[in-house]
Amino acid sequence: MPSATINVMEAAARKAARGLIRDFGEVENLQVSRKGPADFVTEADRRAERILRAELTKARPEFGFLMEESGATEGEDTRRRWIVDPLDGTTNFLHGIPHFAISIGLEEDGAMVAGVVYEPLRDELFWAEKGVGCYLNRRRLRVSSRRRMSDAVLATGIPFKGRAGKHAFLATVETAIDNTAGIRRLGSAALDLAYVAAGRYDGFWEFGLSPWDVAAGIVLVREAGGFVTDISGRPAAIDGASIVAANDRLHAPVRQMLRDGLEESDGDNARKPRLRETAAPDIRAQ
Ligand code: 2AM
Ligand code: CA
Repeated sequence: MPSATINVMEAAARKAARGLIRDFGEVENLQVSRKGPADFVTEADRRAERILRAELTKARPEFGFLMEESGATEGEDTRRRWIVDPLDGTTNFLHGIPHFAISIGLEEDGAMVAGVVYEPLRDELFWAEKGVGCYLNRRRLRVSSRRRMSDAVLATGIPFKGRAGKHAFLATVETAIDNTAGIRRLGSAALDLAYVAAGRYDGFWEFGLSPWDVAAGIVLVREAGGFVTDISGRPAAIDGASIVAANDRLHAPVRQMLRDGLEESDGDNARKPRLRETAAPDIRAQ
């Protein structure tokens, strides 16, 4: 049975999700309008955040907040705060791609102790509480049992315009291409972590995420028996520069593989031309 805390998080997520589902339905209509859906989506995002804040405050008036849109608010209870992303996967939402989620984490004394990631379109509620386990709706979750890197499917996030870390990312993706069964980029870090917890992905890595992207997902992976660290192997922090999550067997090898990729390319400007050299014959051969 989910605890009272999880019930509060679930109820808030479901309430905010109703608005998001409605707004997502509108996005398609707006694609063709001259103004486009960007402002509309920003408003949908803010509306969801307002609902989440109101619901969580109603249930736990003394807790603080760290929210994507409105930032940090200290609560009367300085030991506990909600870390909330009202719409993770904003780019997908904006483009009418049906893959986004609401993410709510609970931090206690600086440690993540509960997480809910709700994917409204499939009605998938991923939730976990420290010491209790990780669930998808009512079903207990466990990370995958794959042990061979060559069988592993890893998720990642690709940096985009205006975001740093392109070269580090390319170095890691190159080694992942050489060693794994496949790489996915679905565009919601919160769901990527939930999918690692569910055993759909064998692992996930990304650079430069924000606390609200990962706060809930970190609890999900740990409670499903997986490991989450930064690329150096330190326990994952919500404000870490990198995150590597994987099942218990593959975490160390995945992390090592990514590190090796980074070290091989370390500050090596020669890698750019090298990539071009290998790309050209491949393209011609097709
Ligand atoms: P968002 O949809 O809430 O913006 C995709 O790689 C992941 O990166 C998503 O979880 C996305 O969250 C997040 N993201 C997008 N822009 C970001 C930024 N500037 N800094 C940190 N994370 C970002
Ligand atoms: Ca996000």
